[in-house]
Amino acid sequence: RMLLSYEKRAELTSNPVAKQLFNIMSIKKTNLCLSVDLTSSIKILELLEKVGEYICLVKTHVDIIEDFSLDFITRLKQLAQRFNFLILEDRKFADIGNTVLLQYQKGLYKISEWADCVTSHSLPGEGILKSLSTPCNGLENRGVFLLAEMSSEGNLISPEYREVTVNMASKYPNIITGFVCQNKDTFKDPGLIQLTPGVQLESAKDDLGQVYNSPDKVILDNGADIIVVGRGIIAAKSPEAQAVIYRDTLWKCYLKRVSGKL
Ligand code: UP6
Repeated sequence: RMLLSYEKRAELTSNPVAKQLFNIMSIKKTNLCLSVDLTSSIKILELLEKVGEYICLVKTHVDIIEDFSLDFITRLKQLAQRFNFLILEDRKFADIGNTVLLQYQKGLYKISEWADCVTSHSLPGEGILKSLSTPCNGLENRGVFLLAEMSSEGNLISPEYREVTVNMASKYPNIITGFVCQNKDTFKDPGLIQLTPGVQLESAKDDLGQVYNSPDKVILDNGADIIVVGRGIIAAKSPEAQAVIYRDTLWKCYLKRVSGKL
């Protein structure tokens, strides 16, 4: 998995969203996912106008937006189409299957209608994947990133939890896009994507338990395929200039990895 190009891996996947992501990364030459953790929908849209061309994926937390509207979603989707990136709603589902199905399809946000992919915990057991793979009125191609590890200090995920999470996912190849995780040996399947948050160039941690690693470490040592950057970009003086720096740095690390000269 570490040495294969995204292009090759696009052919090895069973999930349509993973295939799209591998292809977008190869075409746009970016493995940067921007985490737009802002509470104003206007600010999110303004930011994406500026950085859309540098990212393969945008990660949202829709429940932090104070002026959420379906018009925001329409505009977000337009930007996704214009700049060719996908949308990941980082909902981190963690309830029984029936509740998750309601949270996924109903309420204010109707996530299933616009998110190409979502994140989910494996904690409640397989029912959560059954519900997220239920056919619904939303998008035809949908995916799930399952949390197999977390970036935060003192999190309760054990090696055993990680292993059973990966085994659980193997029963749902059509819906699983990949894992949110921190280590290259979490899974082997080259058709799945390692989505790794906790990356920043400037600092090593925040005051609330987040731990940051460098692009080199997460891509060359730890196997990250798509790298999530939030405050490293959105809190910068010029998010646009910073997005270019992250895009270039992360892509260089990927090229170094697939060249085999580690
Ligand atoms: N995130 C993590 N660690 C995880 C899983 N998810 O940080 O293990 C998410 C957070 C946040 C983003 O919910 O939206 O990734 C990281 O943001 P930051 O770069 O500003 O720390």
